[in-house]
Amino acid sequence: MTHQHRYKTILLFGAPGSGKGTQGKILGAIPGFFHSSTGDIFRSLDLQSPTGRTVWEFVSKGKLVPDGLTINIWKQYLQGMELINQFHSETEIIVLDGLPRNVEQAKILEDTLDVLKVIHLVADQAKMVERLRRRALKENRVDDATDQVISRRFDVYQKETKPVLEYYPEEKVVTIDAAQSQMRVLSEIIGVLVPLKEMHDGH
Ligand code: B4P
Repeated sequence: MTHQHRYKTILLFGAPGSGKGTQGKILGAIPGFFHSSTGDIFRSLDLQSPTGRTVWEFVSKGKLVPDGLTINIWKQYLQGMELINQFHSETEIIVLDGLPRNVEQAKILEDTLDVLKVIHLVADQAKMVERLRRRALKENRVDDATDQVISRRFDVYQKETKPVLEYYPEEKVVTIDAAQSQMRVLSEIIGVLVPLKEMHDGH
């Protein structure tokens, strides 16, 4: 991919339980946006395959999946979506949820992504832990299974993921209070995206 053909992208950024997936799914239903979540892609892998098993080893411990593997899987997924006409790179903006998750991934993706905005979802850690515990009961996710795994994920977020915020220019980062109701958070994100989308479409 040449530098001129980078994917137009909005990053959904925040700690585990901050609402990235929740908001991303809704935003992806709006015409002109395409939601892509590395967490969802990983969870959809076949556990019988070598790749699926390797990914599971990391996710179930609350660790990050290695960078090269993460980016390869994501790129293959995106190409597949383009091939079956689910994603139209010329016209759609990607709502990217869970990627990049460390500075190295951000650097690797520099030639692939044209980051228009970084939506930083911020909430109190206790609140996010409470949400993950509730989700664990409903969805049976391995990465929410125990308090120990959840706590590891917050450590990883602080040490590896949070520095990504400094990688992008300050004016691109918008902070949103993610402790509000889902609709209120959505409404604030939409407020950021509307002018951006209109500019992209030439309105
Ligand atoms: P993810 O799938 O990204 O998991 P997450 O951080 O917990 O966020 P998610 O988006 O699912 O949850 P949300 O806050 O929306 O990652 C899973 C694992 O995959 C990682 O730990 C890692 O191992 C691996 N991984 C992913 N990307 C990677 C990468 N790039 N590199 C390496 N490894 C990678 O929702 C949480 C709960 O809160 C839900 O139950 C929801 O209903 C609730 N909620 C959301 N918003 C709310 C609100 N406003 N009010 C009340 N409840 C709310």
